Amino acid sequence: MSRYPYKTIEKKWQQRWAENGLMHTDLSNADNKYYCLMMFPYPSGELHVGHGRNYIIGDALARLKMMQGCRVLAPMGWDAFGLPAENAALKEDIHPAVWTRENIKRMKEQFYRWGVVYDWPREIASCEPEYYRWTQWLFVQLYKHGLAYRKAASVNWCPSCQTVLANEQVIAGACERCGTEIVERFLEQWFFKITDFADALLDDLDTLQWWPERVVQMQRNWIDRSEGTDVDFLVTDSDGRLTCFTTRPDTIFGATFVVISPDHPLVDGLIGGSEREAEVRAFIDSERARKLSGDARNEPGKEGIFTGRHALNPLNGEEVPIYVAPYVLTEYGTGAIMAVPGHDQRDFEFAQTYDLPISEVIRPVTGKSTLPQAAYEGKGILVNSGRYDGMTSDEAFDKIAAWLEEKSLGKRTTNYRLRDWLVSRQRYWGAPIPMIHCGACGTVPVPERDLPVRLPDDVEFRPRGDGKSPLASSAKFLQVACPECGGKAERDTDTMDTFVDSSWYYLRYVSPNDNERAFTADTVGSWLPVDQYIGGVEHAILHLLYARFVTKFLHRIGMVPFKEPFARLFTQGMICKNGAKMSKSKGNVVSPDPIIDAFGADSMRLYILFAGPPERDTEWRDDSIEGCSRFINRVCRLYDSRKDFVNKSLNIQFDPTALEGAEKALLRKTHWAILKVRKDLEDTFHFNTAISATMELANEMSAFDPHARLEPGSVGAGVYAFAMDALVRLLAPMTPHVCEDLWERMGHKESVFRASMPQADEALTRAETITLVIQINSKIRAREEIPAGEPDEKLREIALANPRIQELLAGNPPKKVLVIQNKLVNVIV
Ligand code: ANZ
Ligand code: ZN
Repeated sequence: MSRYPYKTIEKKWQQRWAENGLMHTDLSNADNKYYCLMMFPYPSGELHVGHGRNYIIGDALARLKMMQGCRVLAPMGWDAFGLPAENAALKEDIHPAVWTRENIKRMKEQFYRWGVVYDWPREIASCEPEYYRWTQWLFVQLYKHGLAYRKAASVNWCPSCQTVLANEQVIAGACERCGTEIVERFLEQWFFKITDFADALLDDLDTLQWWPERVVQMQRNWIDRSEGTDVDFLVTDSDGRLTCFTTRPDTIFGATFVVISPDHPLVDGLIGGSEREAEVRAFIDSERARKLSGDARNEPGKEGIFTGRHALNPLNGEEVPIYVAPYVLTEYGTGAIMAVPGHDQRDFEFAQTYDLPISEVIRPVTGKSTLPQAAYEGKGILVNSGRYDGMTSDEAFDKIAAWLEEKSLGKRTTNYRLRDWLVSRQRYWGAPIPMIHCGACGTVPVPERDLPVRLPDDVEFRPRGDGKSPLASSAKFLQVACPECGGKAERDTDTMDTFVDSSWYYLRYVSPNDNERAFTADTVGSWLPVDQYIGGVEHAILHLLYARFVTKFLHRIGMVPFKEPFARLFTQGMICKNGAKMSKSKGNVVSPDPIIDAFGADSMRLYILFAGPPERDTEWRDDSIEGCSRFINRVCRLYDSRKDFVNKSLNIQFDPTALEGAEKALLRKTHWAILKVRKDLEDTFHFNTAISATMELANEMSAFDPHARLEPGSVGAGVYAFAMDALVRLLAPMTPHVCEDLWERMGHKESVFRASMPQADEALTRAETITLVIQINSKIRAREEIPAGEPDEKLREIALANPRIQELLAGNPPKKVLVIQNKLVNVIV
């Protein structure tokens, strides 16, 4: 089989696009703007085909939008600070900056070879002072608005590596690198007060209709708002009170004991001087040791100990014992709970172990209670609850909360699982925290005119071993005059979490060279929010939450006119090899280079876009790439074999309604394909089915019987040329090099990406299409527009490939598939 000369073609167009600045966009006009953003990568070195999916989808989308008449902004940059650079640098003995810049260079070359084109003059790298100057500026703004503060917090410390580790580097309580059990250390840390925005972050999720439901749900769970009440239990024989947070005040008559966390500040007061003091203290100490020893970190034990003290249940006046147990977390609610063993399973198990009374106070409205085998955790009707008997849980919640408030024994409260964001890192390769500690003035921000605080490149960047940042070793860095009193002061030596760098980068792209401010507000106002954000679902929580937080902050201080940074989000599925996520550490990566050498970048792109619905995981198959390559060769032949007359026939006018036979069929197929591609790519980016449609069109073109009619200038030639023109434009976003080349050979001077997508004449397709109704178990689940007259086998295939049906089947094979010709498919499961 003869192959089209992809090597020369690809090289030629990559060069041409770079020279002509295909994706370089003037932002002075924002009419019809389309900001297409791919999550900027960590410059880890080589990209494999798994990474390719993200960038190739994004590139195809940007090209498509251009052809749909949008002004497209498609920038790219580098999330370039972080631990891997430091680790690699330690191993290979080169400076992290050098390592990072080399990787950036290599990855840019890869993008270039894939035909993935960006607005490179807008490139940013978070490790460059021109960028991190503004990350530091953001820190100072947060500080000035009371949203950055310092407090002592525990960090993960590896006694063997003598360094602080990020949470992600702690695997089952041990150091990722040396396997030593990590311990907890208390250090002064900087935090951002993201909890101030908890409600806004939660409530505005409702406005994100174009985000995957899964991601919205993950954010919701992460913030996790609970409405409840604080209830005071008065400690007997003292004037102290224990405040407990509960989401179920309706169960309060069933509270038969109280439990506080081992770190609760009142523990000392409760047990001090009592006969049980030594025993309780021993328990608390052993708990603490266990917590530090790794294993128990995530799963606190179920043990507990009686303190010897009691408290009064405020509703029924009964005396209940106070226990200490680690299943009550220090950091959540008030660190103390009223235990209701009848209706909370953890309390139930605890009561069984320590032989504490279990009483039923909620009875289900319908169905049976799980008591006495297990706690009944649902809502219901109150029993054994005095004058609240007979009320529903919701009614009783309100009445009891009101009563507690009236008696000053409690109040309604809201709790969140979301914690403030710990941003200090005791590591070298990050943006220095722009704060100064002065003996006389306290903590003082670096004045904005003195930013950036440069990361010194002549310090020993190895961790020091004492929990301090390597920056503390540089006297030149450390010593500074206090900006307020001019006296001797010291710089903060920590660097920022790299998630701070990526929390605002999408704003910087619109004015990457602005030396006066972090971003040009006007341009940001007209070009943002980002229209389409594309990235991996692994960022569903942290990165997206932090970016939303920073946007909300900037909105609050009047710097951006929008509350949400990303209007639409698309999370692509992973490419797997042998069932596992492709990754260097698993040794199952497929390198794109040999594939490009053997088949060309367009074939690789087509393969990646064709490999199943883009939101779902898919398995890499070496053999399918050949099919993709064959298809492209076929498209070339469709042109080459008839090029003499295609070029001469492109502008032939004909009356579409007067066509018959093969000509009529080809014209219909062309319009059908145009319509199908547009619909498949709108909203859902189903490149796979769009490509199928172009394949069908190509089939029809091959079968088009030319003989008699294919005189240059004839109607038949005109129809064929029209189909060829459409095929090239439809495929251009997916396989840009070969299409750009065909386009040029068809006589066009301007890039195909400056041309428009072909328009379908719906009337012409309608006659030849039917609406296929697809049912599951005789219930209508989907409809699909398809060409009329397809055989049953094809209808069956179409029905099973329908995305909605696939979603509902969730991988379950159908029992039977009934087909009613030209109308309906019923999938029986
Ligand atoms: C009494 C009760 C009765 C509760 C009942 C539940 C069911 P969410 O929804 O996650 O906010 N709780 C409160 N603070 C706690 C802490 N620091 N550590 C562990 N558990 C804590 O959970 C709130 C519920 O979790 C609270 O409501 C409390 O138990 C427990 F039938 O109070 B509940
Ligand atoms: Zn001072």
